[in-house]
Amino acid sequence: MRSGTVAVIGRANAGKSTLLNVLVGEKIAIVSPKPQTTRDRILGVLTREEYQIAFVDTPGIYRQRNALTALMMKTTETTSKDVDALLFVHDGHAGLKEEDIVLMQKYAALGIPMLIAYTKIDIMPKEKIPADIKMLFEAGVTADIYPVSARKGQNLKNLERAIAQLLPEGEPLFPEDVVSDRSEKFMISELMREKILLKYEKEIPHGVAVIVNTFERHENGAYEVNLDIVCEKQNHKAIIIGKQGQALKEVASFARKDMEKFLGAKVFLTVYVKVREGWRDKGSLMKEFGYTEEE
Ligand SMILES: Nc1nc2c(ncn2[C@@H]2O[C@H](COP(=O)(O)OP(=O)(O)O)[C@@H](O)[C@H]2O)c(=O)[nH]1
Ligand SMILES: [Mg+2]
Repeated sequence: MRSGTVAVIGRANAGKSTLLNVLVGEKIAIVSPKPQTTRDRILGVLTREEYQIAFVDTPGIYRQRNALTALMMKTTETTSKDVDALLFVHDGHAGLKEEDIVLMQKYAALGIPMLIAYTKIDIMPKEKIPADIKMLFEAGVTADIYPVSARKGQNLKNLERAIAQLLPEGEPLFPEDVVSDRSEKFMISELMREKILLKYEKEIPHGVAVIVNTFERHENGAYEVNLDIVCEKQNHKAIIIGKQGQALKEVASFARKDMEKFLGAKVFLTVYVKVREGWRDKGSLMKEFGYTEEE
């Protein structure tokens, strides 16, 4: 049996979390069209008869703008050095730029086996793919490239098998029923954050943290969830709540439906909006909100 860890790396918005979710077969990482959606390192485990792949989703590659993005970048860097293989996700539809090639070379130089998933081929002209692959080859990128679509499920089986081939022989690292290392409570807070990312514009979602204060299952099977949406500014709070609370009502109801789907039970959700000025640059608040460096 082959078994090991694979860091999923690449630029913000490349499609890393989406690919991880489809490969693992369950939603374990939230997804949105905005960068900075993934803040933490999230583990997703795929167990088959002949192999076990433990994917580590990373926040991706960023320019550092505040303490939170700096921590996210650091998480990506340390994760990518401590794994058996790298899966570099490239958004084929966004085009291939010089900086992409530089990044691929940088990770390839770590000396860890690497594959490139060239994704989102469902929304780009097919003719562009061979041209890009040729360009990568000519630039000296030696990693195998798999054109895939996470959304349409194209070529994923081949990618999966190729990843497994990069892993060492050994016993599985996780029991076969483990899919993620994250708790239900973590996923609940992430689902709330995902809906905020989808609903609000610009800096608002990036400045939001979601704190779950109560996560309890009652005897009748229903869950009680109380959470705080913490934002950075008073005017953000007003926008999040909206006229007569309409915006907050919508986003909470949207989140509640997904939480119910995820937990397979009814959810009673209560949401408060709070302001903590500039929390993304305050170490103590970041820590309080669960964003800390790992040992
Ligand atoms: N059309 C298409 N869109 C995709 C695909 N994979 C991801 N996306 C979209 O790309 C955006 C960013 O995806 P996400 O997984 O959050 O990217 P990440 O930042 O790299 O984790 C989301 O809007 C996804 O729905 C794909 O294969 N095809
Ligand atoms: Mg992500």
